[in-house]
Amino acid sequence: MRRAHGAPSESNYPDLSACSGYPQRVVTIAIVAQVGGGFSNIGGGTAIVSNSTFSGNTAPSLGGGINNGSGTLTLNNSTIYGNSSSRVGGISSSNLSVLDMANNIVAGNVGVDCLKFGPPVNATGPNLVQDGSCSAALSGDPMLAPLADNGGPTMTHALCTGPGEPDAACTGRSPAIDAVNNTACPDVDQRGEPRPVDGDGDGNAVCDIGAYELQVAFFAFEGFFPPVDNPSTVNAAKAGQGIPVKFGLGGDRGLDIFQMGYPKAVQIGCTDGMPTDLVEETVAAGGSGLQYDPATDTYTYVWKTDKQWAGQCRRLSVKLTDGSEHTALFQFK
Ligand SMILES: [Ca+2]
Ligand SMILES: [Ca+2]
Repeated sequence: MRRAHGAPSESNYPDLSACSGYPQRVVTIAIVAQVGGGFSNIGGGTAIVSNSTFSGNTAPSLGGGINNGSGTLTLNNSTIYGNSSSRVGGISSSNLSVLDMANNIVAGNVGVDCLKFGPPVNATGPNLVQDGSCSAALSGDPMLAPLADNGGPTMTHALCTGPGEPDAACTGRSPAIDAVNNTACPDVDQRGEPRPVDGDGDGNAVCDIGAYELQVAFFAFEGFFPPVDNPSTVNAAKAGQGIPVKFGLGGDRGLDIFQMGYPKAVQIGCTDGMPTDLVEETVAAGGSGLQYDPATDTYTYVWKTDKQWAGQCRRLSVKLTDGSEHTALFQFK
């Protein structure tokens, strides 16, 4: 394994030619070279690169991040971000080359993100390429945080989980998180953190695209407590009453547990014959917000309903800051 860090230098890219046949984990940052700023595979070499980050490298015309000359390059679970050249900022691969790609992020590069001359890219798994080049399965902004020490021996671009999280530069949630139904990835990420991790709380552990796998410590949601029943039961309630929505998260997680805009209620169609269950308890509605009772390990949120909802059905959605969403169904009288 070779790594190159730190100060820009001329033609100081890692030479992986002696390592053919083994997955290499490399990080190249801010390197300037004539061709292949971060990494160049030439002379008929075979290179396998996995769990690697190429960030901020520069070459004059081709392959600011990676140049694949006349060789065979297998590139998996890597992030090629923020590199530049006048023509192809991310990955350039010649007409004499073979380029196999799976689970890579290629984005934020100056010049096109990826260009394969001659035979097309062999996309052996989904790739997120911002400008849609190189047979991308996904395109658009991958929402990456700036290069930083996120644990492990080398720096990485973390996946943004929302505005300002985990970095102030983040503007939204990365589409690379549990991006596609894909479990084919190394069992660790670039940092050595386990893969795949369920990044969206839907119960399915799916690989994130790129070199970084989001690690999530999910709240241990224990379901809604009485008086609210969990789906598929439909709670019967009187429109206008305040409904105490109670639940547990396996301990005191603080009061900053709701995602912005939640809890919210969405009107849904009422179907004849749906099971109903009376909400047995009501409390005075109004502004009580969220409370946590350590004695019973219970969160309580008083949901103020509207009199005008009489005759309607609604689905209450509680989305938590771990990305998980929990719902309860109501029919109003
Ligand atoms: Ca994941
Ligand atoms: Ca998932």
